[in-house]
Amino acid sequence: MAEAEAEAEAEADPKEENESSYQRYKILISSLPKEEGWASENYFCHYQGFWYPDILCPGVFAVQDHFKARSSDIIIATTPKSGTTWIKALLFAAVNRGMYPPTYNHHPLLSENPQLLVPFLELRLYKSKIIPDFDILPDIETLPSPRLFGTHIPFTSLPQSMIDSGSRIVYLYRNPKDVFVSMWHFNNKMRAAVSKPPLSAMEAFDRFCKGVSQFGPFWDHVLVYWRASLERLQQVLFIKYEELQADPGGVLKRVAHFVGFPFTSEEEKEQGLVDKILRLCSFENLSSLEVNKTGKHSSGLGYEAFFRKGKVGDWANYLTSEMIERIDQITEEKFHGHGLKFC
Ligand code: PAP
Repeated sequence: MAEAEAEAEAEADPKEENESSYQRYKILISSLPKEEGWASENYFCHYQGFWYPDILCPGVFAVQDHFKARSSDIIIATTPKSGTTWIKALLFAAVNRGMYPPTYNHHPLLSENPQLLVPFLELRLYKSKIIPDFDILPDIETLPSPRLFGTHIPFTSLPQSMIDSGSRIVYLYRNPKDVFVSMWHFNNKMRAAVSKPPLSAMEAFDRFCKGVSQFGPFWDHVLVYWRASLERLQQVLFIKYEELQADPGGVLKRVAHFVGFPFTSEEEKEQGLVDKILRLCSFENLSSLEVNKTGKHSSGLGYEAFFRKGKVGDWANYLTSEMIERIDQITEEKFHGHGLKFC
């Protein structure tokens, strides 16, 4: 960079920069294809092959433009409603077990929701940089390593520095039928909070199947991470919600090892740390905590909305045989030949 340019950059007023980025992002958003949204957003925008709620677009663009990854960063990536809250809690507890043993009376997970402890890059962090006075948040450049972040951004749209730095990415996947049911319930809670009438299951299902859902199409999101996990074994770990339910200890150990915090045999067998972390992060425990019963998410929605049932196979209580046939067929068509196995 030329000296004069570097000087000008050093002197740039961050408020002005934010404002000019925001104006640029607004123009970009207005140029994107749109579809009706599911909840409090005005609409979804089609960007780089995926559907984003318009209100999250500036955050996504800002992450792409500004995020500087460190090799020690740990990124938790998911499609919405795949068990994000759970994996965030587990990784936070595992990575910080030295500072906060899982039985510590003042463990952060006892007084904060996991979504806040492991913030979404595009939702909580970068959004604040471009919407003045949105929130007062830590400067992420000064956060100590390892930094833990969440994202719903598809692998193909992640900032290049995240790929180049070698940050570890843990991707949690869940079967599409349970994702749909969870998403439908969650969005209707969001709609109620802004006095919108509920979306019928059929209407929501049709949109989900057409790929028009938050960060959808769901199947494409899973596929880009699946391919990345095959091509970048050291960088992307692909795990399933259903596996986590069936063998939580085994999956937790695998994830902890992958992100560079393996459990020693003493920690596991003598101190029982794996079991203690699982208990701390269990649906029953987290959902019974005061913070998660009465606390509120940045969107204004109560944290209780993130703890519905936490079960595998609840779709059987909601989907008709026609719906099952349609979604299974899409899954088969989309995943056929990719070696992805489902429960
Ligand atoms: P997000 O992707 O929108 O950030 P996410 O945590 O994936 O949120 O959505 C909540 C889902 O995870 C809920 O699924 P359900 O609607 O099928 O019940 C919620 O119950 C589930 N969940 C949250 N915490 C846990 C947990 N500790 N164990 C198991 N499932 C959990």
